[in-house]
Amino acid sequence: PDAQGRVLWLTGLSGAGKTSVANALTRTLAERRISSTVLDGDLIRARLNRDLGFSAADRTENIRRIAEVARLMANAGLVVVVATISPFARDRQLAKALIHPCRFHEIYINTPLSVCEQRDVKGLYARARGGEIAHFTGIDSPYEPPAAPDLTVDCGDLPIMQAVQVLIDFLLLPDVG
Ligand code: GGZ
Repeated sequence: PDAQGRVLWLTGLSGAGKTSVANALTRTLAERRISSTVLDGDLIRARLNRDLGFSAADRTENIRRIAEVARLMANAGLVVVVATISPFARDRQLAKALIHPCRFHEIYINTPLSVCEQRDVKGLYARARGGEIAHFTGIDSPYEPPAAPDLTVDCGDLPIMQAVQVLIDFLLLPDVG
């Protein structure tokens, strides 16, 4: 099956496991000689989108630019794994339309807020609770879960490599898209 040129759009809360799953997935695809790349929100914000913050308008622009880059890379034949919170359903819809409805796959990394907050790998939830970070997704900024995702991966209780296997199976399905 033709995995090339597909965009796996991972959406979910901060700390849900999007980055870990995306990076492990791209390594596994490389072993299978499938070229892929990761577009990670946190890293893109440090460079390409360093002018953007976390207002709703800036998040929309963040997603739009990432979708444009994903589109270019998918057109070049890569599997593109996007890892961004992308909290607004409307922004994800725009990304889908912009990339290509058949090549865009919305993957919900469904880790409960309680688990993300318990893990708090970067200490951001504690800072958000303490009022140090405003508009933090899940705390004082909304996350709209996908109403009809193409795939849901529950990273709350699934080890990373099992999540990767679920994504590989999805990507290599004969009739995906
Ligand atoms: C959400 C924030 C915020 C606020 C900083 N809200 O888990 P992380 O730390 O490493 O990755 C998160 C990243 C979010 O960037 P995205 O491009 O994925 O967001 S969006 O799709 O909503 O545009 C998080 C960190 O930045 N971070 N402040 N207020 N996440």
